[in-house]
Amino acid sequence: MTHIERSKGFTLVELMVAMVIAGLVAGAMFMSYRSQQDSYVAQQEVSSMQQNLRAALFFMERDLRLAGYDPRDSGNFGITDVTRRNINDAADLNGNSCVEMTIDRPPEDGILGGGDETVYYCIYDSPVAAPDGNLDLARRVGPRVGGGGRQLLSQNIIAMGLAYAFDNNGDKIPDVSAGGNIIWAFDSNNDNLLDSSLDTNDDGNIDLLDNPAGTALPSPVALNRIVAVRIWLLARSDRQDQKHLDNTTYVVGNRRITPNNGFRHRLLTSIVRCRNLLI
Ligand SMILES: [Ca+2]
Ligand SMILES: [Ca+2]
Ligand SMILES: [Ca+2]
Ligand SMILES: [Ca+2]
Repeated sequence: MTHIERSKGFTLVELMVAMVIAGLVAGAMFMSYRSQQDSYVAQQEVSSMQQNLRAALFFMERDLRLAGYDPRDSGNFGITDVTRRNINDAADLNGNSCVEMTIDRPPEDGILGGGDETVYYCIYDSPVAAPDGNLDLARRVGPRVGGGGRQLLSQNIIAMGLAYAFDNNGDKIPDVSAGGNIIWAFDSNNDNLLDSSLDTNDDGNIDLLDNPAGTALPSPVALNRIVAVRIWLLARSDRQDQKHLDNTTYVVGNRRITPNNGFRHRLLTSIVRCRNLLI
């Protein structure tokens, strides 16, 4: 008889057990949702960084391939400025690599025009009128003085490194080191002449094993000997992730950058052969 009455409802203990189980399930679901949401946000950040890098590289490669285009053989076109500059576009040994090049565009008169025949890339902080502390990549068309201003090309590109292969002995082949590796040179003292190699241990790689000060070349090399450009672009995510710490040291040309913060970073490198320079 008594067992019939018992089946009519739940006891307090049963209810409490059920509630605890339901709570655990809900908690697990929430945690799983949170972790999926976090990884979704991280993926979004990474893919947006990669888009910024790809866009930047697309334009840089296109312009550098045309650098020095000079169908009339006037000798008036080439890579014209490799000095490092700060975000205000002033010469600065601690700044980023920058590059200015000239191209003889139609009507291809052999004369450097004031318009779109000069192209320049540098790191700055857009918008210039109200910098937000997130560095960006700028492209400027026209000469530095009296030309167009720096235009935003790609957001959240925080560092750019550039190095140059050259043919100084005129054999139409990029000059190599004692170890037989192509010499990737930079301008260590901002006099607009290449003077040092980045691969200081001459193993064919430019990485943390090399001395960022570079190894001096036997003699400085003029920019009209350049045949190829090596590019490093370091992108940063838009937002910091509190659970993330990026303490990687990135090699960006002659600079070593260790963020030590919650932003995510991606480093992209590329080599562009300048079709119109020497070889
Ligand atoms: Ca022209
Ligand atoms: Ca900015
Ligand atoms: Ca120099
Ligand atoms: Ca090396």
